[in-house]
Formats: sequence, structure tokens, C-alpha cells
Amino acid sequence: MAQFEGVSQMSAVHPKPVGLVLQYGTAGFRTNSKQLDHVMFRMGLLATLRSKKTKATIGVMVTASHNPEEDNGVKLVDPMGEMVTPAWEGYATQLANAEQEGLLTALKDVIEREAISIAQEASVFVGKDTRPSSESLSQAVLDGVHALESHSKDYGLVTTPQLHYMVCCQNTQGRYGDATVKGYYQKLSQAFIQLTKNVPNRTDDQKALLVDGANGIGALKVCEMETYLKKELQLSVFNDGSSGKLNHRCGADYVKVQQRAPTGVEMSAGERCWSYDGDADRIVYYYSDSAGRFHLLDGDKIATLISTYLKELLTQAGLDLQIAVVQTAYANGSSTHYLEDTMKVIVRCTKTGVKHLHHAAQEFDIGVYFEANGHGTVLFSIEAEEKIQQLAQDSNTNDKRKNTALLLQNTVNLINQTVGDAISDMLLIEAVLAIRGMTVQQWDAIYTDLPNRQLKVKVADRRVIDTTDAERRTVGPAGLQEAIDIPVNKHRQARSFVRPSGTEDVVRVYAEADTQESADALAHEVSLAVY
Ligand code: NG1
Ligand code: ZN
Repeated sequence: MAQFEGVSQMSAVHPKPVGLVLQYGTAGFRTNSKQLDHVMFRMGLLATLRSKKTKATIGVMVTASHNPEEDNGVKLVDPMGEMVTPAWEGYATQLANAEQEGLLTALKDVIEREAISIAQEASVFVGKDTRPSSESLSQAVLDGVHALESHSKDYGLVTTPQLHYMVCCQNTQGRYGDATVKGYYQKLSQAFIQLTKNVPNRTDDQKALLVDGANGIGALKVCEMETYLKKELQLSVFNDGSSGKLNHRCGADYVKVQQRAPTGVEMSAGERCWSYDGDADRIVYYYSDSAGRFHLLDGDKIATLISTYLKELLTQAGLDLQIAVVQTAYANGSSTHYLEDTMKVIVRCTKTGVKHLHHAAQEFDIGVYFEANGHGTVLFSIEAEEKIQQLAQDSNTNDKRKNTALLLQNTVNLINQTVGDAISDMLLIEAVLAIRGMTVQQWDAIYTDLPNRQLKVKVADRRVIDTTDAERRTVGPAGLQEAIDIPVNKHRQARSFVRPSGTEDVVRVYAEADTQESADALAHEVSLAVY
């Protein structure tokens, strides 16, 4: 068939290094950018097949998020903006690892197993982050799409959540919004302005924020967004990519893991600051107090702030909707306690990776999900959105309930429900702080984090570690869990677990305890058990 000849010809331009084996991990493929050209071409092919199968537009995002600038990666976006299914992750691995002469066979195997009609039209949206390698790698994706004679739209430089949003808008015929970057800014900024317009006496100080753009796409896009906000937020953007290296001593991952401010941000005591990661799907807030102490407000604090706000609105509106918070094992123990015992909301724990959290959040009327690293969003069920809309339009409703329903409606519009989105999350957090008249210090004081430490351990083969119970315990290799339990039992309020990273060639160690010294010692002791 002519299409397969095109694939053969083009794949010769994007050859696979013999013997190289890669795995579709927590967030797609991720490794040094020099090893990825063939993977990108093949993901262009696979996205086309997925589009033919689903008869919908599929997204391909070229990014390695928080990884160093030298790395790159790719992930596929399914029709409603969600991650692809496990079976297709398997096909991705199969296709990426087929040797050059076996590529057509691997491709035909997917076509056969999924009973794909190759004549079906296809459409693929492509986006990329600001890494130097992203330009040629996204071209390789497009080459893959074109080799199968399919339609593509290249969005160029966009954040990961923006690409998810475009895919969802396209596949819902505009019901979710316009599939343009401008449409995205308009929808979010209008919702933000509506939410904050009745907040009395917002001073310039309250509107001012410091931004660490991680020298990446987030910096670029938040500056574009700012013009739509009509001075309702006043941003000072640092690490905007004009001189520094992506994610180098800056960005959300650095700030969260190192528990310190990024370099390049000039912060004074009490100023509200936030950091994005390399593809702007994560956000963490922080400030330094008058004694110069650094305070981090991570994904757990964000989830608490948002769920408290939503719960209050639901009560005021008299809406009987079930709200839940979804976390991972990395969630600080204090946050889980606060949510369950004080807030009385349902808390679920899933494996690491937003696809797992997203899935769990879909089970509730309102599912707030955040990884501790600041990656998350809120999902509203169709029924929940309908109930909110009915109340907002009901002429028999009293003014107070109606206004609350309108606040809820604008909150829904402000949230990018397709995936965690640092720009949308930032606007939501700012709106909630403004509406509740809260300072960052008051938000921070809702509960106190247990001291904690994250470490990375390099081992010969991280895949030998097998976990269970949402990654909170290991079941292999034999004896490892017992070796972790011994130091855990020596410390107070202690918890620790290990798991192989899906994005880096390391084992991650997490420990928390009643003091920082204890948490540090525990993390160290558990690292020794992993070697
Ligand atoms: P890995 O490398 O599998 O731990 C990291 C994050 C995830 C997720 C992915 C994708 C931690 C501990 N892990 O995964 O939560 O965000 O990257 O970016 O933060
Ligand atoms: Zn990211």
C-alpha cells in the first residue's frame, strides 16, 4: 500500500539506533534528546493510528517537563484530553523498540489487533516546549503523521495543558471552548475576572506576584496570558528563559524537592511567589517569612485550599454533591489527616502519575486531585455541572444561592479539566485567596506539614523494585520492605517508601517524621536499604 511505502521511506530518515530499548513510562517516553528522533517519528505514526481508531483528534506533546534541558520526551493525548490507555502505552513501547526492519510488521500488528480501517481519516495536533531539541523532534512527529498521509496541526510552542485543552475543544466541537491559544486565554481570563470582580478593596499589593518561569514555556505563556487579565494580576516574571537554562536551579521540581527558593527570583519577606515546571503543568507556591524562613505551599496545600473553598460553596448553594480529594503516597501525612479529620472529605490514594489520579477523581461528583509536586486539577461530573447550571438559572432561587451558583459556574470555567494546568491552577488559587480574603500566610497556616525528605538513589536496575498498596509498600526484592520497616519504627510519626521513577533512571525515596533531622536520617537509612 502506498502509505506503507511512505512509512518505509520516511523511517529511513529517522532510523532507530540498533538495540536501544525504551519504555513508555509515567509520562510517556523520556530520555536524552539524542536518543529520541526515531521514537518521535513512530509516535507520529501511532497517534495517527489512534486517531483512525477513535475517529477523533489525538495530541502529541514533545516535552520532558521537569527533566534537565538535555532530555526530551513525548506523550500522547487521547480525545478528551486524557492520557492514552494502557494497551496503547504497550503499542507505543512495541513500536518504539521495533528494529528498523521490523517497524512495518509492528505497525501492521497494531492495525490488526485494533481492527483499524487504514482508509479512515486522521487528525493529529502537535505541540512542543522550549528545549533546543524540541524543534527537530516535533518535526519528526509531523513526519510520522504525514508518512501515513494524515492531517496535522502544529501548535508550535505551547504548554502541555494547552495542547490537552486544544484536543478536547476540537473533539467536543467547541463546546469546551475554541481550539486556539487565544480562545484558551479568553475563556480562563473571563472566568477569573468574573470571579474576582465583586471582591472588595483588592489592593495592588494583593494583585502582585513573583513568578519563576523555570526558563521554559510557562514564562512565555504566562506573559501572553497577562495581557488578557486587564491588570487584575500583576506579575513579575523571573527565569523567563532569556539567559538561564531550563529547570536549572529553578522550577517547581527544584523548589519542591530542595525545599528552597529558586535562584534568580528576588523575593522580599511575605511576597507571594510561584514556580512552574518545564511544561507548565505543575505549580508550587512559596514565600519567605520575616525571619528569612522559606515556606512551601505544594500540591497538598493547593488541594486543601481548593477543596475547602468548593465545599463551602456547595454548602452555601445547598447542593448535595460528593467531593473527594485524590492524592498519592507523596502527600504529606498532615494534609491527609487534615482533609479526613477536620474537613471530613473523602481521600483516595493512587499510584504516582496523573493518569491514575485523574481516573480516581472521575468517580466523584467533584474530584480534586493533586500530586504533592503541584500537578493537578479538579474534575466535575456532567451531573454536577448540570446541577450548578440549573441553580444558576433557576428564577425561584434566592439571590445568595444564585450568586454562589454563579461563583461555582465561573470556577468550573476557570479550571482546565483535561489535565493539571499550572496557569489555570494559578488563576484559581489567586481567585480563591481573593474571594476568601486570605493571605498566603493564612493559607499556609491551615495545617503544618510534617518535615519530609525526598532522595534519589541510582541502582543497577530500578525495575527489580515491585510495589503494592498505591506504591506505599514493596513486595520485591525479598526483604526490602522489612529493611525499610526497621528504621521507620525507630522514628516518630514516621513513614517511608521507595519506588522506581518512571521518568528518570533512579529509585525515589520518600521519608517523613516529626522533625527534619529525623526525616533526613530516615531517608538516608532507607536509601542504604535500597542499594
Ligand atoms: P516519577 O519520575 O515516576 O516519580 C515524576 C513525578 C510524578 C509525575 C511525573 C511526570 C514525583 C515524586 N514524581 O514521576 O508525580 O509528575 O514525574 O511528570 O514528583
Ligand atoms: Zn510537567
